[in-house]
Amino acid sequence: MFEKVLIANRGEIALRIHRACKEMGIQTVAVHSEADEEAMHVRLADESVCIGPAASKDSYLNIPAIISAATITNADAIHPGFGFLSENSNFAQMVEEHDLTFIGPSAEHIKLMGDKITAKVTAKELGIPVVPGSEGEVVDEDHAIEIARSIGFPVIIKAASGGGGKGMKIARSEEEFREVLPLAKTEAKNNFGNEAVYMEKYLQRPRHIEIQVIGDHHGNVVHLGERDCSLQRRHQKVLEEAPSPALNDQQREKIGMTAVKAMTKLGYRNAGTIEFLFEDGEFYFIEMNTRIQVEHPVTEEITGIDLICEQIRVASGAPLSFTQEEIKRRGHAIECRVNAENAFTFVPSPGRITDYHAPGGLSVRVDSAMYSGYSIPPYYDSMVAKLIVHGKTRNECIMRLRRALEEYAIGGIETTLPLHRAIIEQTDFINGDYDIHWLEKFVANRSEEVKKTA
Ligand code: MV4
Repeated sequence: MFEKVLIANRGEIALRIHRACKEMGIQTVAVHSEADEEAMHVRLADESVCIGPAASKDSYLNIPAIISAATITNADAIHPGFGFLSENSNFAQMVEEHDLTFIGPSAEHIKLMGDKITAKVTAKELGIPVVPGSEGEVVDEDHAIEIARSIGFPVIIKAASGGGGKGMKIARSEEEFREVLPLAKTEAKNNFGNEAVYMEKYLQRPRHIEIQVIGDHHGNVVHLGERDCSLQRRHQKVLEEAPSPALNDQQREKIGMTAVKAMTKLGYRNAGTIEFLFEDGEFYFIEMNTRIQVEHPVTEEITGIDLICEQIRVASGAPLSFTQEEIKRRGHAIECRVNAENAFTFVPSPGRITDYHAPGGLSVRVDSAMYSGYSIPPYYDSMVAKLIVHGKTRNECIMRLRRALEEYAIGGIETTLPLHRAIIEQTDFINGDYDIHWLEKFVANRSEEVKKTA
């Protein structure tokens, strides 16, 4: 096992990784920017190294500075968390070239899944259902239109190097397709330095359901069930839950085993998430994330498995500490992402936290690096806490979440807590009846009401 792990991240995930390390008897090294000297991940780590100025590109994305920090502190491994360098295959490769262990998948698998075209081709070859569309890159416009006619309009054009919704174009007819294809390519080239695009049938009202997998270095891969992440705004997830209210046990079992089979064939190692669109009872692969995700705690809460701990174990060469049969899913979990933003306008609200009271009690978990007196810097992502609640049933979970949201008090800044309090009162949410567009509509209607009463 590792003696010392460097955590190449900040905020709540840096703290989350620190906690897992401590429980495993591992020393931690925090890295931080000049703006993060007072950050909780720096305070709690055994050692810390300043790696550069506030801007991410000069600090948390500064590969030489991070590898130097690992070398001078004699760390054995680097955990990248999520965001920043977590899906940078060059970083994973450089970490390994410096005789350090990258706590994550191989650089090859990160690269393979980083290109959405190679990811989709690979998924299909591995027996994962994909959205009908172009076989790989759209090179010939007329050929693409032939395919679009056979699968039916509308279609969606996506950038190979995109992801997170950037650079997508919907075409509802042949004329529209001819019009937007060159735009899509130019945008892809300008945004990602790669003009390659692909085409898919556009699914009108799917849910976003993802499967958590983890593999070790001995050929074992398991799945830990799904998460429903349909409640999102502008491609930012807002609330996630497990299990999905839309799936039955048969569908759950089938997609889980498909994922396991595919990842076993691929030789996938460490944690990963396979993202699907789910519509009319069918799953369609869209992307794979080769990192631990923000919403991993909902899976931890229903399985009782510490995913970060398991990532560290398998990276050190140990076999997975459980088999597929030993994974028991219990009850229901919901995560609310709390952002330092106005709950109506979503305008960022960094600044000093003057008062802080986190909820507690049975089955209430808060993953956050906030504390009273802390100043949230304006340079980074606005997510400042995750409230994760578990219950025996979805109803118990929602009742407990309502109670926890009432208790949660954050003073001095604006947060999205009021948005969460409003979402969980909606009949559609209570009935589990929502798709990927539900929250956008809810937010739009809410803004209208505010304007009327103003
Ligand atoms: C789609 C789609 C409908 N049909 N693909 C958006 C982000 C990227 N990961 C994939 N995305 C979508 N791909 C087909 N063939 C609709 C979306 C989409 C979406 C997906 C998941 C969660 C939220 C979303 C919001 C808008 C569009």
